[in-house]
Amino acid sequence: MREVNLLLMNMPAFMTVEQHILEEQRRNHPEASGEFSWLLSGITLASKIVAAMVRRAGLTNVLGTAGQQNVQGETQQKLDVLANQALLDCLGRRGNVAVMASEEDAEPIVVPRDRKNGKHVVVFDPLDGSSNIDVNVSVGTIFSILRRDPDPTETRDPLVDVLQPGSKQIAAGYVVYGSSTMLVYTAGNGVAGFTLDPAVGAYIISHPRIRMPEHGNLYSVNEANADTFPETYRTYLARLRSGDTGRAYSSRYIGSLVADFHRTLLKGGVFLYPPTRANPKGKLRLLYEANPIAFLAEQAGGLATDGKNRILDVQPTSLHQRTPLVVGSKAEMEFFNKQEES
Ligand code: P6P
Repeated sequence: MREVNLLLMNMPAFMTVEQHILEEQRRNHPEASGEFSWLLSGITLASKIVAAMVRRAGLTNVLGTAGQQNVQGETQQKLDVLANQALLDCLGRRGNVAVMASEEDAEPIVVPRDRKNGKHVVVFDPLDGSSNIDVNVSVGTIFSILRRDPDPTETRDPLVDVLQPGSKQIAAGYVVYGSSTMLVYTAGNGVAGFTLDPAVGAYIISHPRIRMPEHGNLYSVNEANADTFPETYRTYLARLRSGDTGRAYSSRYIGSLVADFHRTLLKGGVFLYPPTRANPKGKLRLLYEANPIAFLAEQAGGLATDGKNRILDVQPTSLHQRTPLVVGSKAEMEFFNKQEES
């Protein structure tokens, strides 16, 4: 067959995320039936729907609040509700997702037809940082995919399928709706990034193998809460600022986890959401924020803890439980951990 020279068509020779997943599956799980790639296509489809809504938010009546609160007691933005519905619809039709859990829903959602044999659980934050949309700041979708033993008797509490430690994730990732829309994911064999080409409507590989730099020169934390951080965090930040690591640091904080982590992943450094007076157990949620972020960080050569324990080792006890999060480059994380141990 005559090779079509894409370069002549002024298109990069490209690999889509779907091709990448299939090749990953062939290479690392030859026994896989392609189910996983079919499942992930549900997430990429939903994210394209969300991207289209986010891109046109100022032109359509989707800005502002939905006039209700979510299970967290937080005011739901209209786009939170729409993004949640997109993920529930796209994943619910994939035929192999038996249980879904969302930041926006109090309890896990069981997909009745797949409950008996479905082998996957998907946990997600449909639109993290959504309060930033009205001021055009990057927001994101975060997802975590877990394996589930089939439940022929259909009697098991779906929460049992969801409350697994982060080390059990088979894949995780996020979509950042920023200056471009990027999907970043890992299936346990490194981290890859794909940029959505609106002209083609496909995620095309742009960051084949993302590695977090061994160290950075940025730290990212909401300094407004600094006076209520535990001593160990205040000391750590003071030592970063005073050059105790031998490096000078700048501070960057967007207030949207996906955007703050994406920068940390690519540029290195450290992101922290410590315990505060308002959130003594931390603000971020373990299952659908810290766990996927920690999986990506470790797969890219970084580290992630709750200030004391490896995030991926924490056994969840409730769906929406919160955790402190310290995530970043090896150098900054080891500096924190050494201080914590002293
Ligand atoms: P603060 C957004 O609401 C979010 O859940 C994360 O995306 C973000 O990292 C954090 O909260 C920001 O919280 O208290 O600094 O505004």
